[in-house]
Amino acid sequence: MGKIKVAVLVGSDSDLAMAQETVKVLEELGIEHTLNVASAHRTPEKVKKIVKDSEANGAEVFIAGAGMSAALPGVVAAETIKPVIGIPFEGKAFGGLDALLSVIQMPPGIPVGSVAVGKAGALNAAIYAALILAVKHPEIRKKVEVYRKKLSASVEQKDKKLQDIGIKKYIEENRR
Ligand code: RP5
Repeated sequence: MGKIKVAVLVGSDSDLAMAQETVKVLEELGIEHTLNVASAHRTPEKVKKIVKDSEANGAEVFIAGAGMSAALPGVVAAETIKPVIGIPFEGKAFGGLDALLSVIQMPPGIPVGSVAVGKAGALNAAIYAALILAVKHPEIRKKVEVYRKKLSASVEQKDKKLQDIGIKKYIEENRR
């Protein structure tokens, strides 16, 4: 395994569709990373090993996503003193509130930084990891700046289109 900056873990293969949002952004920002499926409840020893191996491979930030009782981010945080970003995934009940509470309600001394539930959170976890890394790595800071500029440009473009064609046509076109 080559050197990495971010280790991403998810609790189940059923989380991979969401984890893809994280991976896409890490790739876009050129951040070396790994992605593993490892469960805090079903494979606790594997989680520990991944954290240790990832640290040995240079990981500076961990991203851990899980649904339901979502212990994974907290367990990763217990095994490392690197920052851990937790992504609460939506399960079949409670719209992800169960996972959100598990991720944010960490006991004093062992924090996990939680992002939003689901797809937006999965994307933001990668951005947030990049912001942490950008403090030390100027090349990542530059990539984040470019990302931000593209984001602003896309909003400007949307507003321009709205002014050009009006709300009715805009909504019709976006439906297709
Ligand atoms: C959690 O339980 C996983 O992160 C997943 O979101 C949820 C359900 O897991 P599966 O039964 O789909 O494997 O640990």
